[in-house]
Amino acid sequence: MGTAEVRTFCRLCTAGCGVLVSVEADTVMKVRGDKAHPISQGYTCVKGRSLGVAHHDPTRLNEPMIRRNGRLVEVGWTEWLDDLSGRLSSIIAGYGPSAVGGFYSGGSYFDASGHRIGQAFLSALGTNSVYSSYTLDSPNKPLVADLVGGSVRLFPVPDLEGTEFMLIVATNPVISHGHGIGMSNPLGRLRQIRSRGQVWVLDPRRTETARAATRHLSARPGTDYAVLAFLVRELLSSGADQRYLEDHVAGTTKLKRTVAGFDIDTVAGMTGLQEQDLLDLLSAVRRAGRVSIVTGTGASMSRTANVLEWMAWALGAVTGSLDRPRGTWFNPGFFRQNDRSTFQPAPPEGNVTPGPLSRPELCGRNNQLPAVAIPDEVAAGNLRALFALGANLVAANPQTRRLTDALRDIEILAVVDIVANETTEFATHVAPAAGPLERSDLSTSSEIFQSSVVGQYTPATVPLSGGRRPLWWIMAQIADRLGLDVLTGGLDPHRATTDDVLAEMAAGARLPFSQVLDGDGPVFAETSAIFGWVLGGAVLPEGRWRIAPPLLVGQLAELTHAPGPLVLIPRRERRQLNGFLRFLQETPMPEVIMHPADADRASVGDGDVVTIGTDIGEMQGLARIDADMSIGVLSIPHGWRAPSSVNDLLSGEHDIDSLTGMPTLSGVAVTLRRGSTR
Ligand SMILES: Nc1nc2c(c(=O)[nH]1)N[C@H]1C(S)=C(S)[C@@H](COP(=O)(O)OP(=O)(O)OC[C@H]3O[C@@H](n4cnc5c(=O)[nH]c(N)nc54)[C@H](O)[C@@H]3O)O[C@H]1N2
Ligand SMILES: Nc1nc2c(c(=O)[nH]1)N[C@H]1C(S)=C(S)[C@@H](COP(=O)(O)OP(=O)(O)OC[C@H]3O[C@@H](n4cnc5c(=O)[nH]c(N)nc54)[C@H](O)[C@@H]3O)O[C@H]1N2
Ligand code: SF4
Ligand SMILES: [Mo]
Repeated sequence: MGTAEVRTFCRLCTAGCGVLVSVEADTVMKVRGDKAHPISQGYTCVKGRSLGVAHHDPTRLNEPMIRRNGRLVEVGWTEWLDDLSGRLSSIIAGYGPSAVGGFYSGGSYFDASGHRIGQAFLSALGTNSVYSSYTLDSPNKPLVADLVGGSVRLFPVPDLEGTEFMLIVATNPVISHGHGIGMSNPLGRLRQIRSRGQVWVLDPRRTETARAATRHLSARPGTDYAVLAFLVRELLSSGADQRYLEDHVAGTTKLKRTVAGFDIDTVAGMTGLQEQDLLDLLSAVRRAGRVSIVTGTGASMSRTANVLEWMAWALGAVTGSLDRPRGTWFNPGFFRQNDRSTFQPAPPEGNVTPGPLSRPELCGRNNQLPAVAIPDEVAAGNLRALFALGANLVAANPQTRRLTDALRDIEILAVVDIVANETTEFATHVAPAAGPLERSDLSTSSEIFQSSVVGQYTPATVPLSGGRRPLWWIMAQIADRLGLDVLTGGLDPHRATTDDVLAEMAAGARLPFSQVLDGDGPVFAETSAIFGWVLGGAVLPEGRWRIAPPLLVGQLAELTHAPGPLVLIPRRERRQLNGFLRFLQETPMPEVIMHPADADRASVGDGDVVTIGTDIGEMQGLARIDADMSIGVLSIPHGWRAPSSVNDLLSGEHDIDSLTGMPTLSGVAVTLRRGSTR
């Protein structure tokens, strides 16, 4: 039997690198970078190269299972679907459709057909109980887009090809490959930008990205917004793009008043930065004129998430960089074509939708509820069945105990995943989904993060084995039994193929599906950024950015800073994808990176087991002492199992952002001690 090499693209993250998969019979022998792929040009990371190992991982799910007498037992698909739909029907009959909820996350997000039909299922059901990892990741981004630009569809991405000044705040693309941008070959990208300009990084740790940058500034966690407010203040008094402000911005005077207090003394005091650092940054921005700003999860997980994101947009506006070359652009998408669709600007408070009844202090936004409300909704009897669609709920949510108590109580937890993990341990129903190599797919989920207007199709690389089924099929079968229609174009849920579903999704694309199918790689509508469709079209509220939204002006006025002597901040693991691909790890516990001064104070040596605590709980890790870390800050990754899960320390009840329902996962006061037991 010969080896065939199949061309596909990696769908583990937004970078979408091209890969070549060697397959012998049904076995994946090797995964390597595809040099012919015009975007990634052969680049891959360790996660992408592990797709074959992940495919054959012994923890893969193979057959549908139902929990009986406390144990998950394998059943046939008909029995699984009949049992689940029967139970859902009686819950809906007794308590209404919102008693059935869904949580979609990383594992289903990149499954184009699965994501689409999963969403169609929840919407056909008419449930309000829609959750996703977005409210644990960066709800500040759609919030600010909604408040400032009037639409969550406006997602700023840096003009990577043109920028001469890139400001990277609280993101480490060299490891993560971008948050809200897809950055294949990040070191190569940063080198390219530095060859024509500068890259500055704001991060409490001198990260892998900071090491590749022109300058690194290490402000106290959660104070980055003050650095940006200082820049906005100074530019508004001299050096702003006045023409841009006059033509495209509403609220400049109010913005000016809001940032008036962020003078250099105040900001140096708040952030711990040297005045000279702030002045150097200001002159670099003035010299460059326009800026490309990228923000990441270090910011979106902090208490100041919303104002930081707002200040990033404000800096974009005063430098005339939004929707302009050398600044940021708005990728309209290849499949969705935002530039050719109608916009209805959100009201000044954004698209507020009904919130969780059990948490009246929180609201819904854009028809999603905050994930932190799940335990309360279960306890109140509002949520009785939950679908976890490619979501490791137990690893991802703060205050693990609160969540697992709820998952133990809930009537139905239907997990559609590809591996058994700490979440399937609580499931009543488990369905084995087709993995990334087992399904044909489209790049719909990552298209707006790309640096060009591009679409890609891939065929399945290996045949679907055992009892696994595509996610879309599973949801369409349940829908069919509940009398709901979730497929468009008259497709029959019993006969349609994944390609039929993808063809429906591609119906509104820039180029015909046949052209995408025949592409044998990415198909470009535009090979680089395109500008002007937002500023020039009927997109913005009254044609302008609302640069001083009252809700954010209000939040900024209320911010107080009481940093503990020691706080934790998040970090991504190179050899893990959140709670997935743990087999790649080389250490038995996560490394807790700390400054020598903090280690000394707690009598901790490099490599020691340490216990980190809050009033919620404790976790263990291995001390890694590193002078590249700020004093008073511990860098701790998430995605590990107990007793090393950082989410055992974090709260889902307190310190929740009132506008987005986002928990505070960065800048949280902790204690540190040596050893694992009291
Ligand atoms: N304290 C703390 N908490 C955090 C974070 C943090 O930094 N700190 N980060 C937050 C962020 S940004 C996020 S996005 C969330 C992540 O939350 P999740 O997205 O829930 O985390 P993952 O571990 O990526 O889970 C993906 C799940 O999808 C499954 N999966 C993988 N591939 C497939 C597939 O092809 N099909 C299906 N059906 N399933 C698949 C995996 O087995 C896994 O169970 O966690 C959040 N939680
Ligand atoms: N290898 C790998 N790649 C991933 C993932 C993974 O788990 N592993 N997860 C994927 C997912 S779901 C996401 S959302 C993205 C996230 O992508 P990123 O947002 O780039 O995530 P990180 O790499 O953790 O970078 C966050 C940075 O913020 C810094 N930071 C923390 N708090 C603060 C603060 O208050 N201020 C400042 N200025 N910096 C702060 C941290 O030190 C860290 O360097 O990555 C994706 N890519
Ligand atoms: S950077 Fe992202 S898309 Fe590229 S190989 Fe790694 S995980 Fe896959
Ligand atoms: Mo994320």
